[in-house]
Amino acid sequence: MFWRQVTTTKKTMLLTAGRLSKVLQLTLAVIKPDAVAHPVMLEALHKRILDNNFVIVRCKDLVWRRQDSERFYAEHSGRFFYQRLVEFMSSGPMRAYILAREDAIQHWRNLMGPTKVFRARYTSPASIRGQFGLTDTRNTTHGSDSVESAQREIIFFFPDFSEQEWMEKEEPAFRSGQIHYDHQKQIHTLSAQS
Ligand code: DAT
Ligand code: MG
Repeated sequence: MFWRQVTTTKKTMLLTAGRLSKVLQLTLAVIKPDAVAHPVMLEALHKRILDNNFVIVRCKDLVWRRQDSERFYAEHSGRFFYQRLVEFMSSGPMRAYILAREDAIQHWRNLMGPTKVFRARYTSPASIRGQFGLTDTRNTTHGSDSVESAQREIIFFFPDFSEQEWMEKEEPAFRSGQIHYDHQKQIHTLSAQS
């Protein structure tokens, strides 16, 4: 799928080029506290999302309590980095996104680069973690790694969001490009039908 952005005075319309046959996939992306702490970095990451043809379905800023962090990363409990990870993820504001795109999960993972920042810097210097990551723990972003984890993680961050309802009611319009980017809300919304 290819999006072409056309900026008008008030809003950015997204026009589609080529055939759009594949259903959009949703993923959860998080900008972690190390990056949210720096407004310039946060802005650059938001722009990176838009430049890579993701549709921003939802976006919210939040702070985790320690329990949220423990629950989200329960699969890693017992690993040597777990306490560090849990503490870091509840150390300050984060930004969570529901992103849509063809193969959104893999695209976002590719864009992030390898988990370990020191490896990312070496093997994928242009990736988000290669470019902005500080340490293996403070690695700038999170992304779901499978369809199942995307579903679980989207509910974790956005309990009021119904993926099934979005797929039925909004996905076809989003896929065909009947959307615009709302600069104030910083998300894409359906264009008013004429
Ligand atoms: P990813 O975030 O790429 O999906 P993961 O699920 O294996 O990676 O691990 C979750 C987070 O835990 C990761 O983003 C940072 C932290 N982490 C993983 N491996 C680590 C390590 N070897 N040292 C320090 N932190 C680590
Ligand atoms: Mg993971």
